[in-house]
Amino acid sequence: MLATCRIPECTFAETGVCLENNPPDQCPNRIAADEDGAASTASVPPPLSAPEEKPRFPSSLTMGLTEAGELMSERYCRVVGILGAPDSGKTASLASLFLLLGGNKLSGFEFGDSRTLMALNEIAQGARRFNEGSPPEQMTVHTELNEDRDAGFLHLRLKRIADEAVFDLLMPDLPGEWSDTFIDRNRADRLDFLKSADCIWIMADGRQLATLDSRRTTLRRLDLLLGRVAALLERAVPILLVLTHRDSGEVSDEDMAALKASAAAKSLELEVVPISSFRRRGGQTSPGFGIADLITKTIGADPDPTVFWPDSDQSAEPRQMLRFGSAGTGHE
Ligand SMILES: Nc1nc2c(ncn2[C@@H]2O[C@H](COP(=O)(O)OP(=O)(O)OP(=O)(O)O)[C@@H](O)[C@H]2O)c(=O)[nH]1
Ligand SMILES: [Mg+2]
Repeated sequence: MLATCRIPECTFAETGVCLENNPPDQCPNRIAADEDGAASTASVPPPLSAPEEKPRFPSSLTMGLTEAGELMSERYCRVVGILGAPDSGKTASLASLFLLLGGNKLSGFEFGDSRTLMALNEIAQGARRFNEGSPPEQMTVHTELNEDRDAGFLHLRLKRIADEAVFDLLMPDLPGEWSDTFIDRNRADRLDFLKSADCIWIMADGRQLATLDSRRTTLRRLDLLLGRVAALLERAVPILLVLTHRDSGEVSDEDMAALKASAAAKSLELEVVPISSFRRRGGQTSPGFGIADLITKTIGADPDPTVFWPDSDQSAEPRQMLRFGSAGTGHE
């Protein structure tokens, strides 16, 4: 609206009627034509410039493939692939790892950093939802991801206390359905990142392997999963068979030997790691049992750094001299 009158309440611009009943061309309050432009700009404030975009957390809280790639270009990260049927204990193991680190109770390691603290916290909070002081039936929430979504990675930087070495882990919390469709329909498009994984955890509920009814089916599906993984991978990747619910009991050694033999026949190197992410009432092991072992095995033995031009070994020098001497005498 153009300001034509000095009285703010005047509606002459819309109605063409002067509130004070003055003839329009004689009204003392009328703003002259040359004044009009200045008055209108003065009354209409200039549009605000858009505020600068502030950095935000990614909406999913976890890291997408692009963000994970960016981090990997900055520093070496170990990518851990985590597979396993629904309810096998994948999310619980991550919650337990995070809770152990938070309480500085992960034997041999300390928390270094995390770029996905919010997501880890969310998982851990799910794990800590108690009903009036007693643990609920389901301690972690069933993982659900949008059909077309990429694996979202959780990031943890750990410091090994023994030598202060620092390790960055990228671990996706995938829904069990992704493993089911991988086994049943060989749906591997969402699991392509496994090809560049440094280690793969295959999770299984130890209780199902100890129960007569479910034992054979569980073993069969684990074997099928190993077959799918072997076909997908283009190079040797260490596989850890993580048996959860160790607090409820142990799994038969013969079954594990048979699975290992089957994996070896598929050129997979399989190691068994029993864990108990939590402890049921009256359980046999403490909460977090085996998690430190799982991390140690995931990080693996560091390969000896290749020495391009090794220093001569001082301690061996006298022997070299002896050899030199003995070479001359023919006693070597
Ligand atoms: N006592 C005990 N409970 C466990 C253990 N591992 C998992 N659970 C419980 O078992 C249930 C299922 O575990 P989750 O970690 O949610 O299973 P998941 O593999 O992530 O399942 P999806 O997300 O559905 O694929 C939860 O209630 C966990 O708290 C364990 O070692 N000991
Ligand atoms: Mg889950």
